[in-house]
Amino acid sequence: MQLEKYKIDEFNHTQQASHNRKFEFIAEGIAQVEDVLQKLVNFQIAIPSWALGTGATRFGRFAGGGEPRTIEEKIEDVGLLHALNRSSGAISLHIPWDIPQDYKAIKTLAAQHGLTFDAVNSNTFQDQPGQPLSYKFGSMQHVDKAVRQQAIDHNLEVIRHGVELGSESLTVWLADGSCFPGQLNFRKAFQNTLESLQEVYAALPENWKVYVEYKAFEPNFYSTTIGDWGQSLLLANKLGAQAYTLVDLGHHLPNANIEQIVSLLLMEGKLGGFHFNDSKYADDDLTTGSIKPYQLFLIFNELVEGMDARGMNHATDLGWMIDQAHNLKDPLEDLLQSVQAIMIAYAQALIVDRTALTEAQQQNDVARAQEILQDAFRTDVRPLVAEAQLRAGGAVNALELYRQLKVRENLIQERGLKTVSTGL
Ligand code: AOS
Ligand code: ZN
Ligand code: ZN
Ligand code: ZN
Repeated sequence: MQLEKYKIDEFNHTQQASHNRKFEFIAEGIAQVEDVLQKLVNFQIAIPSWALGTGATRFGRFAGGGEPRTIEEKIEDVGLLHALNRSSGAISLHIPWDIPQDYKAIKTLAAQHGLTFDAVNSNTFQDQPGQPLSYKFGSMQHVDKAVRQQAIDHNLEVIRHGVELGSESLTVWLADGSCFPGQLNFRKAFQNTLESLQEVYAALPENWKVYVEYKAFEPNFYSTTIGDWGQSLLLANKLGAQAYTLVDLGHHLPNANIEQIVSLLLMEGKLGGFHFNDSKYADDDLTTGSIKPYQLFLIFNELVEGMDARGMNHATDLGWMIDQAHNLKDPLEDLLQSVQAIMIAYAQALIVDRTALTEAQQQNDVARAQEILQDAFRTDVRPLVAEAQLRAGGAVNALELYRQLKVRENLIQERGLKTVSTGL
């Protein structure tokens, strides 16, 4: 489906007067509003190729129709999102769910949509058809060196695909662990994992990063070999300067203080990137910001503070990505909502009065410190985000326009009702 720019302009025109009123109202109260807007314009969130189709639970999958069937259609879908909000300028591929064949054509298509290739993801948590050895008992941790080698080789192949596409990072998430006490020798599993990762690390191009993702549990329910940020950081430190920890918001034990984890990882220079999502109980299945928006804001508050303290570029020095999959909403609507939630949390973090907060902290003025944060969180920054997206050439309200243009209906007409794309 083609989304012509004039349709966006026409829509914006109908919204302009009401937008201007709201924007001027909020802009008045914000110091350095132009600076904030520019940061919002620059900020880009990568879209995972596997979130473009309806996710499955282990009990069933209810496809919504018009879902992308090929890598080209996935790029087109992310292109649609990016045209609407100008904040989704990258796609993250998962190998072998996505197998790029004609690199040149794929790169050209992505460039036409203004997209770059974010981290490439390896998959050693499923057995693929024709694969000689099984990952049933793990991949990089496996007791059998031949299985570990197969996992290493797969990661090397993923890097090769990424290099061809101009990606500059590899995300490794391992499902490795155990379901019952006694099943695994923790130390040996960790050492095997480290040695396997070292071989992958040795093959990283100089300008690449490797992100080590952790997850508390699932699919393993007794132990996960990279189960928390301590284990991930340990690996990243042992691997070297190109290795970083990746924080997936849904991968913590209940009530973990993720913002504190983020702050310390940043301090150590070892925070590599994010998988944004939300959850009520566990894992990564709900729309970012749909359950715990205050937590999302507090995380961004630490990100902005910590990145500024280290002189980092908000837009480019971390890998920002969404990782979620659920089974009720139109995936594109869900992604528009997620990007919006991230932009809102970021904007709120940008308007925190940092000088006042530092002062309050120095004076142990607890109530004042809390007020300063909540003041930013309770500000309706949506007109700020809309203004940034307008200036970048997007729609003043991406989701609204998506519905008006009947994008999903168009995609169903183009691709059919029974479409399946891969994902978890
Ligand atoms: C799995 O829970 C992780 O979040 C990984 O990032 C995984 O590769 C991704 O979710 C695709 O399944
Ligand atoms: Zn993830
Ligand atoms: Zn996950
Ligand atoms: Zn999941």
